[in-house]
Amino acid sequence: MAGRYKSDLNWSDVTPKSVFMNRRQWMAGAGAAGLGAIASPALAQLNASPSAYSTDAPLNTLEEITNYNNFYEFGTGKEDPARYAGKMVTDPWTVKIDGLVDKPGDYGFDDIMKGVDLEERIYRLRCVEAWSMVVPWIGFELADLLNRVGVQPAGKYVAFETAVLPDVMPGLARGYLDWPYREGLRLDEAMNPLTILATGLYDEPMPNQNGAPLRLVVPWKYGFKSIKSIVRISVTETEPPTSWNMANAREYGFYSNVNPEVDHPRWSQATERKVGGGFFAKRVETQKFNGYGDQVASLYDGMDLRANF
Ligand SMILES: Nc1nc2c(c(=O)[nH]1)N[C@H]1C(S)=C(S)[C@@H](COP(=O)(O)O)O[C@H]1N2
Ligand SMILES: [Mo]
Repeated sequence: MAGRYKSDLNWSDVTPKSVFMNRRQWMAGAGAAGLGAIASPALAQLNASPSAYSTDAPLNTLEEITNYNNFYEFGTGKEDPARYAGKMVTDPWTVKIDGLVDKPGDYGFDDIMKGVDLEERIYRLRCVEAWSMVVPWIGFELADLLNRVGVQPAGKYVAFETAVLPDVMPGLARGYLDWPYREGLRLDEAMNPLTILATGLYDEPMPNQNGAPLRLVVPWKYGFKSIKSIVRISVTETEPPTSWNMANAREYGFYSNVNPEVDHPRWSQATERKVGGGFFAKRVETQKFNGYGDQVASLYDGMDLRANF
């Protein structure tokens, strides 16, 4: 399996490059005064010119994106994260990067962001409940961070963990999942340019309920792979355990690629309802890999995606 990612797509060929500053980074003295003013026209431009990474589907509103969430640490209700996550303190924030890397360590959020060129990409984040949203994420390639810390040749997977903050996370006391929330990717999936670490959405720093200050976005996989409020990234040799798979291995596999041909044992995954369309909105057909097959289908050449669901 490929240890290092090499793209034949030139990023600047496919996406109008717009630099968005996370407001926090901006305040931290990046010297970007005035950049906020370009956010909206740039967003409109990006919206008008879909690329391999964005979508021409209309964006969900900030209101929708921040009030219909899954973040079980704060409860299982879709409105629980908006209600409770406000108490989570995300500054300062430290991410431990360890395992098979050349430069392991505890990295502060600002260290991680140093020199990072923020791009805005519009993705559809799809969830296992078969609902979808179109979100203008601000983020950067996970590959960028992994290359900076140096993945060693034996590294084959990347594991992630969410913060465990019992004082502010009422869901931890209830055994919904085995905490910390854990997710993982194969290294080539992690190095794909579609996989980003998002630090904001629209022109806002990441709202707490969406996984501040740093969350993963893997748009060709079901929503639960996109782990929030990350405090640990480990490069491993073997496939790491993941929270949903540990909770119910029959229903949730390691790969969890969006795939209308493979139903969840309790529901069809052939169609989806776009959040905000109203309860009676017509369901639309779900696209394999969430429509990103050109970018990612080759990662799974020769694999049986029914067995590896
Ligand atoms: N730490 C953590 N990350 C998480 C979850 C969670 O419960 N805890 N839920 C996942 C699920 S099931 C989904 S659908 C998405 C939802 O992301 P959103 O609320 O930003 O739309 O976050 C994922 N990341
Ligand atoms: Mo989900």
